[in-house]
Amino acid sequence: LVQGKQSFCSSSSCQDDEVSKAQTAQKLNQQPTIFSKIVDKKIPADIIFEDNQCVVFRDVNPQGPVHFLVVPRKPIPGLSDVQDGDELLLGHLLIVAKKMAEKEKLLDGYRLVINNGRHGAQSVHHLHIHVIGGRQMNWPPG
Ligand code: TR5
Repeated sequence: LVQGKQSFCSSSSCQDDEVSKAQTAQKLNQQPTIFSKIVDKKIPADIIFEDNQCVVFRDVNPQGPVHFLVVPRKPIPGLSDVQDGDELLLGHLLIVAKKMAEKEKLLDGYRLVINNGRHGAQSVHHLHIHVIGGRQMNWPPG
């Protein structure tokens, strides 16, 4: 599906692919994850913001005209693994998501997603918040 100059995946085969990746992802074998390598600048990504706690980069397989990921530098595998001591970090990630959504001009709204674990279709086991916008979202999610 193409909107403007940017294409994004919304076909069922593409979604099936993401789900199958998530189902085969081996949580324990994924350190350092691809996102740790991006955070450490060992592999390139389209980084649009970074500070001492997080890095924000565009998703390589966007699900909308705008799709970026807010990723903590701390390699927490998933939301299930956060601790009470991560409270300030998690708040910071949400504030960054909101500010970046404004910067990306998502004035009509947007969606935040945290996929967690197998049933959540998480494929990269380094905590991240998806921010998706620029089109009308539907509910319920698939
Ligand atoms: O399914 P979850 O929530 O784990 O989402 C993982 C997301 O990471 C997917 O939306 C992928 O499209 C995205 N992804 C995967 C890779 C990647 C990426 N986004 C930016 N850059 C990436 N690189 C360089 N390599 C990836 N394997």
